[in-house]
Amino acid sequence: MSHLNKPYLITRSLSPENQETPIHFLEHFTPTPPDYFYIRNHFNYPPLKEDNYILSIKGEVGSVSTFHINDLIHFPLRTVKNVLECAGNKRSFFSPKTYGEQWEAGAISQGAWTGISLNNMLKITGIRSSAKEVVFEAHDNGKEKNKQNLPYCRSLPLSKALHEDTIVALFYNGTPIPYKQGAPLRLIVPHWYGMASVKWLKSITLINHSFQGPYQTEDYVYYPNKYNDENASFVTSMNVNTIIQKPLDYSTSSKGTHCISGIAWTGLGRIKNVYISTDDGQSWNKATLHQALSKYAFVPWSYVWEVNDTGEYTILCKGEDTAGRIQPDKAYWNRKGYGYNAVYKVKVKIE
Ligand SMILES: Nc1nc2c(c(=O)[nH]1)N[C@H]1C(S)=C(S)[C@@H](COP(=O)(O)O)O[C@H]1N2
Ligand SMILES: [Mo]
Repeated sequence: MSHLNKPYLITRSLSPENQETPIHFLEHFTPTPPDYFYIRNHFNYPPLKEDNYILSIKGEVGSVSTFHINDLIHFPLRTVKNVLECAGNKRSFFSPKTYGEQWEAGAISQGAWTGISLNNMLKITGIRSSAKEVVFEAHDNGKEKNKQNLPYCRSLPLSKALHEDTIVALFYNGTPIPYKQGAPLRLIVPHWYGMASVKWLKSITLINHSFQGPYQTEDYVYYPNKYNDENASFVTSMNVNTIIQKPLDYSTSSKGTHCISGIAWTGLGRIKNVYISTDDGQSWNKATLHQALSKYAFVPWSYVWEVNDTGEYTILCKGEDTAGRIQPDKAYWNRKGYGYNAVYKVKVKIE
């Protein structure tokens, strides 16, 4: 990417800081540069002293342990290259609209994170047979929920916590994690929506019950009804999803050959196909899929479009994953506006 014509983040709020990546203007054959990584915070940034940083692992473990950051770099390191998408990404496209940050399509990025499999750390502490979930507490806190000052805190079921690609990351793109991205230690949970990847990690606690924090049981829950909590379910892995990067919505162009391009991603299995329609859904064709950075990364795709007539065109795209999921015509509406993944649409005028 040329830094002469530099894109910018798209500001949604400043305190706490919430910004979208300029997703339509980035290449996706590399990890997102930190300056362009989307930013999603519940609170203001925590004050941290990086020297003397420790991480404790406690609760339902064989022995409570404290790891100094300088000890951690001697563990076997693992790199995970994955999409991180906020569960509220594309929220502004819901109809009827829902409350919350009105993200368009840029609450998403992909990184290359290097750290230690949590699994390896838990081999040292041991896991009691009573352990059911693993709770990750962060250094940032505030009064967003309830009356008390609460830290950002989330849990994972033991099975996901023990997956070898669930890592406590120390490095981003080969250098220490930048402060805004969660320095010095950040949990990375590939395939799950971003809320699981806890920044500024402070402690890890194994528990023998279901964690009840507000970011677990109030937020990041799909509520399909507007006025009651019936049929609620937890937000976990990402839905199959795509965007068209080129052409831009409501752009004008001329007759001839055009390259329609974009990215696809999923939180279950891999991307299998991307389908394009240039006639508002009457006919569909397969796009060409390009090499992704890894099995958890964006899949860039492209489609050559020959257009010989002037007029207005509606271009649609939808992804399909190996779990058998395909983007729906209409997204699953839920009160808090999570997981939007309806067929992506742009309109263009050929003059
Ligand atoms: N400590 C902490 N971790 C957090 C959050 C937070 O507010 N505090 N936000 C979560 C949410 S909702 C998302 S989408 C991602 C955003 O990560 P990013 O700011 O690096 O893009 O971090 C997650 N981890
Ligand atoms: Mo998020």
